Amino acid sequence: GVVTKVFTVPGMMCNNCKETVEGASLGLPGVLSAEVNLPEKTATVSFDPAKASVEDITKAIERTGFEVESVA
Ligand code: 9UX
Repeated sequence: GVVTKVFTVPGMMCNNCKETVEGASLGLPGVLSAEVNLPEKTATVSFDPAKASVEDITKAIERTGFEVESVA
């Protein structure tokens, strides 16, 4: 199956931030899609839970310098 989670990343301000966070997520094995909504400060990520986890994705985003505030 595929899991979709919404990561709240308040520091995302511009299109470069969007590309960075989407790219960090999409770079992980098992991540199928990643879409940032800048006004909402969210990244919606779909992934195969056999290959990737919320923790993996959070760490990948945070390695780029952003803080993940919450995941729902
Ligand atoms: Mo533009 Mo996004 O400086 O941090 S890359 S706001």
